[in-house]
Amino acid sequence: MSKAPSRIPFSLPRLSEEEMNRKLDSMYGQLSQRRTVRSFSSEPIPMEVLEKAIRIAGTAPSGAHKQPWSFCVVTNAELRKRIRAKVEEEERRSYEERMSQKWLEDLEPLGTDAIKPYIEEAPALIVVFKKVHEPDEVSGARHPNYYVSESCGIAVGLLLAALHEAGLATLTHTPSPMNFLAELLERPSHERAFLNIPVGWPSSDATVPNLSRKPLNEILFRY
Ligand code: IYR
Repeated sequence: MSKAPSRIPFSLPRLSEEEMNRKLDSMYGQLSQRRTVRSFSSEPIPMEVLEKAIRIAGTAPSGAHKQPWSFCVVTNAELRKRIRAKVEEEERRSYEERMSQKWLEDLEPLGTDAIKPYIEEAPALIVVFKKVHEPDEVSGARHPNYYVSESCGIAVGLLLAALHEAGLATLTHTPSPMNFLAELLERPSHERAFLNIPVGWPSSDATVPNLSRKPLNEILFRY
């Protein structure tokens, strides 16, 4: 049986071209300052700020509006210590055995290795899980979700922008494999770890690699 569509009116404010340009120049000025940071101050950050950033992430569009994401905020120091130990165990194997020579060369400018102090130093981790399906609460049957990675990717983009807007630094960390995160956080079996995002203020001695971004003419194609 199909659900009766319920619809509500929708409109957006019509901005002048000048206003559109002004707003987007300002947004670019702000977002182009975002950098992935690997050295954090351990000063705690307000939970309310994280909640508000996650509320923004939750506005993302998703396949069939299934909102197939969970955001787990980990501030507990003991848990972060356990996560770090597992992360480093997997990363050591990745750097020593799983990653190709070319991959290691490509990472050289970033200066990454298997040692991940930021998992413990950052005051919070936001571990994002994707819900590969939804269990039916009554029967336990599986209801499908759609475009789960795309949906979660968009939500994480909004999350990173929101945290940056609040002056907080982030790192999109993808240990591989990362199923240990679901185990350590005791997530239900229909959730798979998608990204681990340390969040905090950069440490006072933080540095980032001197990278540049592709100019518009390398990423925009007009037809
Ligand atoms: N997950 C590893 C390796 C790594 C892979 C890519 I692709 C990066 O852009 C950065 C790191 C690590 O976190 O070190």
